[in-house]
Amino acid sequence: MESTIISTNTQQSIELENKYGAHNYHPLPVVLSRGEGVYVWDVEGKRYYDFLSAYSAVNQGHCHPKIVQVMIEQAQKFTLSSRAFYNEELGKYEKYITDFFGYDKVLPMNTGVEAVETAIKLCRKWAYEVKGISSNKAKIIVVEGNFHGRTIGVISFSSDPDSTSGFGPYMPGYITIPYDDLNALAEALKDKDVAGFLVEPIQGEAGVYVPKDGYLSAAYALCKEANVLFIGDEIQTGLARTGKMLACDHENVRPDILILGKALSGGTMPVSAVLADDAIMLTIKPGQHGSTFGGNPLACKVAIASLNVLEEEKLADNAQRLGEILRTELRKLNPALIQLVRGKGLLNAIVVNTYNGKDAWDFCIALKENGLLAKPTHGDKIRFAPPLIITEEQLWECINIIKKTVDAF
Ligand code: IF1
Repeated sequence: MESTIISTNTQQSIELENKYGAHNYHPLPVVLSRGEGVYVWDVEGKRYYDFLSAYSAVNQGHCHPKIVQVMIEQAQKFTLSSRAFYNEELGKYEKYITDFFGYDKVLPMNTGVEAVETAIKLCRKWAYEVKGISSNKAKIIVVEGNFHGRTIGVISFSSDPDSTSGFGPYMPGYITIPYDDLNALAEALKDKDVAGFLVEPIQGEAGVYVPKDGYLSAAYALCKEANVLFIGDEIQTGLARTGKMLACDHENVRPDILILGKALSGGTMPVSAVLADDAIMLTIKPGQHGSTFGGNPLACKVAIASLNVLEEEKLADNAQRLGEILRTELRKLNPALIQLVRGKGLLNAIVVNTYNGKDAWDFCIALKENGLLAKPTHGDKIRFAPPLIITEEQLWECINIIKKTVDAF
């Protein structure tokens, strides 16, 4: 960070955040003020390729004109009814999204972690009312290295000490098994109190960890056999990012409970959703769950527009095709620096070695200087996940920036 020349504009914004904001993040020293498509601009007017896409929330590209237009129109008309009353847009959205993904019903929430909490509550309700597990005994199987958000309920089954340390006591009711391990799953499913299996089809936070082919479909089959709900957290992997509308589509798996967030609004506002069929969804009755903002008319219109853009612009196909090119080219880079490349579609990560005393953070700073923004995680991993509207020509420009940066390192 220290090697960069930081101008006053940038410096002032950083100082304000440092002085008045909680220190729960460690951002790259760049202050962004504008976004359009695959690009973002900093306060100095410098343009960058965005290779993070706000953690896959802006799959449709920054400020997609169709999404923003719908948003403006609805914002001028009606933004919030609360669920104390019906609103004109909610039913239309519920029909649209359930048709889109093929489920009986949807439960609308706002942030990703709220949708995960909702899925867990649904699973437990189903466990007691349908499966017949004794009161307060239901367990949910989760995997090591999971990331599902930041609430107390959800960090209770995290295996990352940064997420959990100092935040106890934790919620009981979870069994943790290794990821990508079908034997461990089969073993854990022998417990008759198990109600659900919660999994990311590709682990995001863990560093874009792609399981072996066949893992999801076999895991789903094991769950079916044990009458256990397969709960797919597609908040990050969903919505065209991995080359299919859902990452589970790669193995023709239809989660019993599907969790969506992030790109459901194209990055314009927090919109999340939980989808399930009646046997599960109708176990929650009036007054038993909800949210002030969930299902608001603004979110409903924005979500329809966001899904529509994914389909209309064939973004899954683009992610599939350009992802292949990106990984092929990244694998040609100096292996002394780029240790490993993995991913699916346009959800990718590289693992970098410390080189000449410089690490992944320094590499990201160098990429930034060359006009491409990416963020290191867990010390040595860097996520490469541009907006899915990126063209092949733009992708080659990005590949050249990465090549140039590797060569200079
Ligand atoms: C942050 C990672 C991404 C998620 C999955 C639920 C949520 C997320 C699979 C919660 C959120 C984020 C949040 C973001 C960093 C981040 C992330 F690096 F941690 F893994 F995307 F890559 N399920 N993921 O990935 O959704 O409540 O945040 O809307 O800054 O914490 P949320």
